[in-house]
Order: sequence, then C-alpha cells, then structure tokens
Amino acid sequence: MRIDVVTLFPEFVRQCAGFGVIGRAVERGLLEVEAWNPRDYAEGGYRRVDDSACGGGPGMVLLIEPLRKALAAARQAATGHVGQPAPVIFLSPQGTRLTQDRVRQLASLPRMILLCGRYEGIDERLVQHEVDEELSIGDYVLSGGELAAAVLVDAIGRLQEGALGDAQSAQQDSFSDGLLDCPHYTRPVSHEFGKVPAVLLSGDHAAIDRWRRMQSLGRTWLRRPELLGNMTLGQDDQRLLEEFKREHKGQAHEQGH
Ligand code: 9D3
Repeated sequence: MRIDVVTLFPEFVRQCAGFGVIGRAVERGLLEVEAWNPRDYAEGGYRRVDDSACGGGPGMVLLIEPLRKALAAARQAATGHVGQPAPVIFLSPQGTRLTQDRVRQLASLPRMILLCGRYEGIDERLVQHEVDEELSIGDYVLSGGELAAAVLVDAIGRLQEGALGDAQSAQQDSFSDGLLDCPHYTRPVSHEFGKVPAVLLSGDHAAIDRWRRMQSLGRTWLRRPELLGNMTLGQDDQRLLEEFKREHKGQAHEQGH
C-alpha cells in the first residue's frame, strides 16, 4: 500500500510513519508513505498558500492552485506504482466519521492520497473537483488535518499483511468483533495494588477464554452500551453477559444501569 499525503507539514507526517509497528511496516516495504508540500507548488517569492476568506471574517483559506498542483504531483509520482487511480481523501471536521469498518476497506486498496487542511479550511471548489471522500476522526477540534492523516496511516498501516507479529494478528481476529478488550495482567501475581484474578493462573484455557469473553462483554455493556445495541449476541454471549451483570450489580448501578 502506498499513501501520499498533501500537507503543509510534510516532516510531521514522515516522522509519524517512522515508529513502532508502522515504522517496521515501512522498513519491510509493506507500506510506503510520501508527503507533498503545497508550498513547493506556490507562486511568487512569498510562496503564498492561503488568502483571506471571501465574504470576510477571521482566518485564512488555502488556495486552490498550490493544493491542486501538489495533488497532481502526488498522483503522477505514484502512477508507475499501481495502475488504478488513487482516491483523494480529505481529512476534515465535516467528513463522515472514521470507523474500523472503513479502515478495513481502505486498507485493502493499493494506494490513496490524503489531503490535509489548515487554518479555516480549503477552497470548497477544490473539494468539489478533486476530493473523492471526506473523513473526520471524531467530534473534537484539531488545528489541522495532519494528526487525522497520521491516525489513518497508523490504522491502515497496521492492517497490512505482515505488519503485526503472528501473536498480534491472531489476537486481532478475536477482538475485531466490535467489543471492548478484556483487562490484562502480568507479573507479579500479587502486588500492593492487588492480585491477578485467580482464573488467569488456573491453567484452564477454556475457563480463561470464557472469563475474557465475559469481561469484554461486560465492559462493553458498562462503558459503550451503544456498541452492543448494534449487534446480536449468541446464546453463550448472552449468558456470559447475564453472569457479568449479576456479579457487578453495584458497579452497574453507579454507572446508571
Ligand atoms: C476554528 C475553526 N473552526 C470553526 C468552528 C473550523 C475548523 C477548521 C479547521 C475546525 C477544525 C479545523 C481543523 N481540523 C481538521 O482539519 C480535521 C479534523 C478535526 O478538527 N476534528 C476531527 N477530525 C478532523 S479531520 C481534519
């Protein structure tokens, strides 16, 4: 997968792709991240990329032409790479909310171009003519699209075949089912802060799997009940959740259940 990012802060995006799982995916050639700066395509000695908003008001708007030329350069640089035209995804607070489902779909594409805005935004005519999809990463205000692009690169990059270790990939399968993760513990089994739940030390793998599933269901019910509303639980899951509810009456009460 190749991701080209059009951004006024190319170094930020390059740096973000250099660490941990994503850094290793890049080293292994599973993921390629390139950044394109609209300022390099801007005219005149000042290399202006923005201007005041038509209609007045505070804040600046990114000009069409530098962005258009940077997009064209990004498109062209990757054409030899894979045949299909790359979709242009604009990161913006007005976009559709990013979900893991969308991340999975995007992760299967050979390439894409991410467009980052700054200041008040970009000229709407560029959005209409050059953008295929508009994505937001959540309902809070960032100062630009770069962190959102980095979020997308991370979420997509880790899903590239071979990016995660075998253990992590296997775990991925059991937890990409729309539930929150269960709690995790490591040594020491007894600590000033408490003991590790006995079942995890029992060696009974079926009991451990059941306990973990129950914790996943229970925490999802406590913390993100809307996630359970969107799925139908099998009979085993329903029983495990009922058991969790019985054991957590007090806690559930405090949280309004
Ligand atoms: C102060 C400016 N805001 C007026 C109410 C509008 C605004 C413009 C530009 C708000 C944020 C931004 C910059 N944000 C992004 O580029 C962005 C973003 C976000 O802020 N939240 C969640 N997802 C995204 S994706 C891109």
